[in-house]
Amino acid sequence: MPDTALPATDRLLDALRAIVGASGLLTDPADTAPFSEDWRRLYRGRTPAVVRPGTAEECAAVVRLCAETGTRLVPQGGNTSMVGGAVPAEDGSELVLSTARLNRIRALDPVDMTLTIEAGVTLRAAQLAAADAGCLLPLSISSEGSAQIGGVLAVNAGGNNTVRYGNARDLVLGLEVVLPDGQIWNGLRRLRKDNTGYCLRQLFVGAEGTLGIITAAVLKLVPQPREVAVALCAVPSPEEALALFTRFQAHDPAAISAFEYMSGPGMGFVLKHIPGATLPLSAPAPGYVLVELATPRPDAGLRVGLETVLEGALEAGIVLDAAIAESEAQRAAIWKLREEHSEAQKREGASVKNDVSVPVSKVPAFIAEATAACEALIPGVRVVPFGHMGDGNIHFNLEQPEGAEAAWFLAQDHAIMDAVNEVVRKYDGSFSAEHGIGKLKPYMMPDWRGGAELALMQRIKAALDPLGIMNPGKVLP
Ligand code: 2HG
Ligand code: ZN
Repeated sequence: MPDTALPATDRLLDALRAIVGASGLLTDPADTAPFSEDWRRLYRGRTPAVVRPGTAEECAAVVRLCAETGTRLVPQGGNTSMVGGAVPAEDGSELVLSTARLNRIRALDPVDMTLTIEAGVTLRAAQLAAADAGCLLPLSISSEGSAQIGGVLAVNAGGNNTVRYGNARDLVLGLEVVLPDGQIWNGLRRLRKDNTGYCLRQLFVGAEGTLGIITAAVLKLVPQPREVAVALCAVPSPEEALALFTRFQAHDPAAISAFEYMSGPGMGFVLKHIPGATLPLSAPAPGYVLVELATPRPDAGLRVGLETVLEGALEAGIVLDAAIAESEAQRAAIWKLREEHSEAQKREGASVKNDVSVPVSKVPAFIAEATAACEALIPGVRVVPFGHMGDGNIHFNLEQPEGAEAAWFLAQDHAIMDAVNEVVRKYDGSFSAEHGIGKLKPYMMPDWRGGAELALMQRIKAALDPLGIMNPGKVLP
């Protein structure tokens, strides 16, 4: 592994230009700046160039050149990482390889129920393509308007529908990957059964670009729902939110497509900062649940089921108040209250994120104990947990105390994460549920995944990327 990266010489830049064309290479600092920092502006790197291949072959030629010259590169999709996973190093030694121009939908088969798609297509564009064919791509995340399929798969994104359909990993049938030596592995099979040795595609899903660059994928589709019902519920606490979840599960577990929890203060930030956001309930509450039911079956009577469960929960005091969406516009307005949580927290000030998971049954205890731990650590800190309660993934986010210095607060991120992770560990949870490891969490890997597991990961990395040129400094310590 070269221990010092080669600077990007004019010769290297000329050779890259020869591969991707003049418009495929950005070198002006004004053009490369947006690719050099993450959307929260927590990680600022520098890069001599952003390379934008238009085909998998161009991408392969770029990687081959990087392998020949020992040049390190950082694959980047929509740059929506929560953990700095797509930001180049500060020393300016790494190229950014943007997948944005790999943006073709190659095929959609409504009988096979598969979508073959390139890495740079945004998740929203992929969802719309599926919908046009009467299908559903059952993956939904807050950043879906900008997040690109390649990045979504590279981090094994989870999102709002994991409770029903699993994570990105569960939707991948095939992949096309540019390997660190510049070969293209064409594994774009669209088979439901294919037992042929090691499952290589799953190696690249979740590897965050450290083992290769995903250039295209075959994704599984499901039938489009014929009926969707959405409600926003006010709840007294996370305990009651969980009790509501078990009531929906008892009623019709197959109907739940999302079950999201939000804290009262977190919702307060959304109402304060997001233009047009209004609460469709009589009063603010200590917590909220967004529940979505969906079914492809005709005449499933979802709406009646939703009302039945909510009436019982209201009578039992589990739910304080509820609003059921009566139109597509109301459904979107309720979802917006949930989806804008990250943006609202960003506008409120500095925040420290903990993307963690525990068994679903332990979510209320986890929230209570992690809240107590953080409040003891930083008096005045504002605890704003929210997220995918139905699958046990809580974004246990902390907002700086009012009036505090952002830099002072952010300097305590490790202490905060350690305090939260202690509670996560108590409940056999994970320190990284859906956002990945990126640049933020490699230091946690020895503690959580040490021994044989981390050693195996390091051997895989060394075998596939012996020069260490693929997304250095991410995932592995
Ligand atoms: C979400 O669920 C995203 O909205 C972002 O995973 C979570 O901002 C966060 O911490
Ligand atoms: Zn999330």
